[in-house]
Amino acid sequence: DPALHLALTMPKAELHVHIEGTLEPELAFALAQRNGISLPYADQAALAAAYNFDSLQSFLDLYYACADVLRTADDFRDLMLAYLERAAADHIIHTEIFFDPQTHTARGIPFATVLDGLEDGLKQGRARWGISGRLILCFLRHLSEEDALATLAEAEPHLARIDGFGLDSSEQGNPPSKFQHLFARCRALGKPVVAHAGEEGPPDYIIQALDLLGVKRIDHGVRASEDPALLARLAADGVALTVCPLSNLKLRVFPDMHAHTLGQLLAAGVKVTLNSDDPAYFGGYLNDNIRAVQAAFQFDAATWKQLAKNSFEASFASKAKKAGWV
Ligand code: ES4
Ligand code: ZN
Repeated sequence: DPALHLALTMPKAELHVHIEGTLEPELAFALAQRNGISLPYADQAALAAAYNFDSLQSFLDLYYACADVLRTADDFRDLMLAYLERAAADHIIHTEIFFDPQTHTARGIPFATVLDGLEDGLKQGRARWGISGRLILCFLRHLSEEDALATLAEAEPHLARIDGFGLDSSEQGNPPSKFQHLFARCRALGKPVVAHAGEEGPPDYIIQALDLLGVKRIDHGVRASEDPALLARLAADGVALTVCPLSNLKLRVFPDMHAHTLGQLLAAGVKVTLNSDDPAYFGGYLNDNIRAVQAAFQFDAATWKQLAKNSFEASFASKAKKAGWV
């Protein structure tokens, strides 16, 4: 399939990947050993066998448990390098990476330890593979707005190293409206903001993210297809959706790839991008997502070129950088 070959080998940007979600079982056990701690699983195979999710929450419970092996700046650096190596192999030349500081500071890991390690990994990854990486600080929506505001205060001395803010974790019952003050502050700092919305939550959460949080793009947004007026608005305003197909299958947002709304979103003219989300947990990295999408949808070369172009246009890189890419 020449269109698939093109899609796999084209230069691409990834805009939706959680660094904690790139923790492969092998590295999780290596870090546990290095830090003298034990995971509640006998071995890598037992851990991998637990990756059998029936909802976002069932995944998050395991994802937060595994993050406990991340203790030192070296751990965060090694995690970042392992992801960047895989990303470069998939012809990703630019990646905007989420990190969840509250998952770590709540365990007593200093904010600066997390950031120093991730930064070191980005620097080494750029030198080794020529890949450019940005960091997006994500707030955990199952926690309070006060907790997020305290995290923002911790982040403020490091703003030069933070390229945007996002919102993730348990969506249902934690609407964007819960974080209006927080996001107003983030925007006042001059940084772009994004939010997970319309993954498990209703289309109204996408509308709230746009109207109440002022987001520049929507993470997931796949339930926009349920609201024709919203679809038209996203298309008219050029709002990008960072769609993560294997994630959606693994978390049972859709029963199979044929039921995924990706085709409807593209047909409506929405600026769709493809991404891996939590590749260690969901069955693969970006090119694995591309293979799975192509097996179900058989897109032509022009569609794959459009998806790659969208990934650069929707990125937060400078205009000059984007001009060189698209
Ligand atoms: C996430 Cl797939 C997904 N959704 C919401 N929050 C998350 N954090 C990490 N992966
Ligand atoms: Zn995500």
